[in-house]
Amino acid sequence: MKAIDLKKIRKEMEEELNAKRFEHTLSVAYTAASLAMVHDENIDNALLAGMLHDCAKCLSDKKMISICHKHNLTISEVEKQNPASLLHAKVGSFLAQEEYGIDDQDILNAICYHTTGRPNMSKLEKILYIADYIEPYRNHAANLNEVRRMAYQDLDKTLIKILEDTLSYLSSSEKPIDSMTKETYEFYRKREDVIT
Ligand code: DGI
Ligand code: FE
Ligand code: FE
Repeated sequence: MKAIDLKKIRKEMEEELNAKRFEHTLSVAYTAASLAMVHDENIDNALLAGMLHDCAKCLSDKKMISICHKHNLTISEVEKQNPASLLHAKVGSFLAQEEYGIDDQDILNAICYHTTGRPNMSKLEKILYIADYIEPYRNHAANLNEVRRMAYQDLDKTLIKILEDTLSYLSSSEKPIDSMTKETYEFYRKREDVIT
């Protein structure tokens, strides 16, 4: 991968995001780096993925949808209904490549799937997904203490727990569930059944 200047990207994120989202971004980057240390993943890639994961989060719904149309990125019905929650990941991955010069496919995939996950995730994808959920500024999710502890021990078990809690939060608040969130949960739950 070509050399990427993390400090430059950090500055660009500070300009692109609002103050709260920027704090969250830094927090995800450093949490992802610490998970990379424990789970033997490339620390620079974890930092970059964390720093860029929400790069599209502060764009308007209209802007996200227009980027998708312009560049032939498909939009599902549920993504169309919830661009800020769901589409920012796909658009963010596109911008990471086109605007911020990332050419590492694993980093781009980690950004693309950081909201829903997907079956058969790479280690970096799992680390970003988990870091986004457990970073120190997060305080709303259920079972955060338990999930934070698990994250430094077993990535797959942590994924299952987060997906389970996310699915139950989405159902109880009557939010539409992306089929990918469900598929990811089923995939890891079934695998866990085989292992344990
Ligand atoms: O961008 P962040 O707020 O840092 O976090 P995120 O990208 O993980 O997720 C944004 C929101 O999307 C979060 O409130 C959880 C929600 N989400 C995750 N899976 C689904 C979902 N929302 C809907 N509607 N459907 C899903 O399947
Ligand atoms: Fe996000
Ligand atoms: Fe995030």
